Amino acid sequence: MTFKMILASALLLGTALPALAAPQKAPTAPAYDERPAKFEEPKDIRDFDRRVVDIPMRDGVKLHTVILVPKGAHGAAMLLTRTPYNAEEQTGYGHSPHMAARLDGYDNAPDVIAAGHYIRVVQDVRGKYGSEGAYVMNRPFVGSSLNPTKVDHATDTYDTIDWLVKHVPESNGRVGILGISYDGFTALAALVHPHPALKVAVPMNPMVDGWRGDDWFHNGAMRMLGNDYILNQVASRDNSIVYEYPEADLYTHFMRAGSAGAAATQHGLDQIGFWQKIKAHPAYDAFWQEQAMDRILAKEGITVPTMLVHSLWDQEDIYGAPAVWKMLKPMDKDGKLFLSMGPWYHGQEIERADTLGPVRWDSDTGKWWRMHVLAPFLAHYLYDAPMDVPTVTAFQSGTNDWQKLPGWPTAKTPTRMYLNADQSLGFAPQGAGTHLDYVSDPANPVTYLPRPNLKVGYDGNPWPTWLTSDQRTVSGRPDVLTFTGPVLDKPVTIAGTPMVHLVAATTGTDSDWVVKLIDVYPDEVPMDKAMGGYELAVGMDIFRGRYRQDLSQAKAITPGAPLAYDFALPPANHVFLPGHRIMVQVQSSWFPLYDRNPQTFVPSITDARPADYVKATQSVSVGGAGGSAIDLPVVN
Ligand code: PG9
Repeated sequence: MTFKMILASALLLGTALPALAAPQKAPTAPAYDERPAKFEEPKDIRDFDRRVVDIPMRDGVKLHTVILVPKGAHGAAMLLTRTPYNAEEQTGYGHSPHMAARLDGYDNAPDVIAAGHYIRVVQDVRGKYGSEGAYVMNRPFVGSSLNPTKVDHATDTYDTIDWLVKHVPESNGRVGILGISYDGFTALAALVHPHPALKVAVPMNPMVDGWRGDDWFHNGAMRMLGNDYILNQVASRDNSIVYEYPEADLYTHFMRAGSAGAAATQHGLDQIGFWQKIKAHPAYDAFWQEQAMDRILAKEGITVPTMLVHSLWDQEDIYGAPAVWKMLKPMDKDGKLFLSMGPWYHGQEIERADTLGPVRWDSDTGKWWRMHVLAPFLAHYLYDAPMDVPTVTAFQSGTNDWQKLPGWPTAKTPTRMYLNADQSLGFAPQGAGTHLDYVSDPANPVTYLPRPNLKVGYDGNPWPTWLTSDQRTVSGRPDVLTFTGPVLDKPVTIAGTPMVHLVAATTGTDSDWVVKLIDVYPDEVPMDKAMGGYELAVGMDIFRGRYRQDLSQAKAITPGAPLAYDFALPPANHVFLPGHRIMVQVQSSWFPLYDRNPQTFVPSITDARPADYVKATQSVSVGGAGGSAIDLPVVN
């Protein structure tokens, strides 16, 4: 009955109004909710104990950390990974109650971590997923002009390790850090003023230098296929904001947009701090130099035993690990730095790895490496187990054998291989100098893979294995210059970094140069039909011509002048077998992985306008002693 109804009936009946009670708060209805206030995870069915802690850092920010302790563990070492990719997910694969199955995914090697009875610790870096704080891509270090705060990945790792050794009673007080790619970068960052309990580090495929040859640029050419990653990673804490491609074929997407900058603007990237920095720093200026991990670590030296892990066909971070090795090994007087190089795509060392694309390695190289290198290396430094791991463990493609090496590179003096006027290759210069021409047309760029060009992905996507894709798909194009050596009657073994010495002119005022070193298989390969005549790249890269004289300063190219372009290809440890041929290809675009060079010198290629994109005639100097060549690291 409402108050109005009571009043009406009182007037009607002539009765006194009931005394009005003070307005009462409606009784709280029992919650219509079937969820428990806090779900107690079932402990008995698990072979591990799961602890989730928000560990306080020195600035008060708490970092979300998942710790899996094997049941019955005592005196166990801890293996830490620091990630922007969701610690809960990385420790919860399959939602299994078995620790090994739960670690069966990215960044974990369950056959090493769970089988080795390690305590597994995975932490969200600041600003991502469960962790508090601000997010900055590959957060630069305290003390550099790029970080105005007092915290970075080194301090966060230090504070985390300090907490772990005091709060995990089952541990033996020793910590190892490992991780792939971004998490390889955080593993490297742990080596800057390391905590004394950090006993070993395994940075796998680490991102080291985003400009020279890892995720964002290669020698100044922008890797546009990484721009969706930037949006996804930075726009939200939980990666819920996604770059929405309207087209399935990214060739169409980036051609329609015109420039990388135009595509980015359409998709909201201009709001992203890191994208603004990328746009502001197209050259290799202090912004990139100050955060290059090899340079940073060179100031520190290596005080913690470290195994750098490199994938020879790494489609994301092919520059990083070898660069750190090159910079730091000469300083490593007491033998703390180790190197592993396997025939893998980015991160494949923790997966099945008996093939890479169509190429067969005759054994599971990932498993071999984990069992013979990773497991004993960790056990040695975390449990004092004996080990027989050499300074360098390298897979030699061609022979498909693992090698135990005292150092790297094996080749000491390079052997020059010349590009000849008849489009052959040889170890002696041939004939008089001349040039071979092709027209590079930005309206019809050479693709890095045949179309449709899908977005970067790992589920049945061609991305992870693209570096092994058959180069026959482009070698017939008129804008791809192909040089082929004779059928080999004896093996040619290379072990080191091939160096490109391209001499070329362009009618444009800017230009890109892509050079590929290729192993051409015999016309037919018995028992491996797919490889008959296959053109397998053993090293390829791109160089943006405007940085020819100075990586930190763009300069227009003088049209028509034959100029030298010197740059390194990624390291190779390969045998060109008898019956095979060596091939070199030269081209001027690699779209849409790399943005198109407009071939007109403009201040910002990212924001080039449609009218800036022009055809150019490219003239590659060949023949004679001054012609184009590649210095091959031939092992004699
Ligand atoms: N290659 C990825 C990445 C590393 C660092 C920065 C941005 C991207 C990765 O796989 O983590």
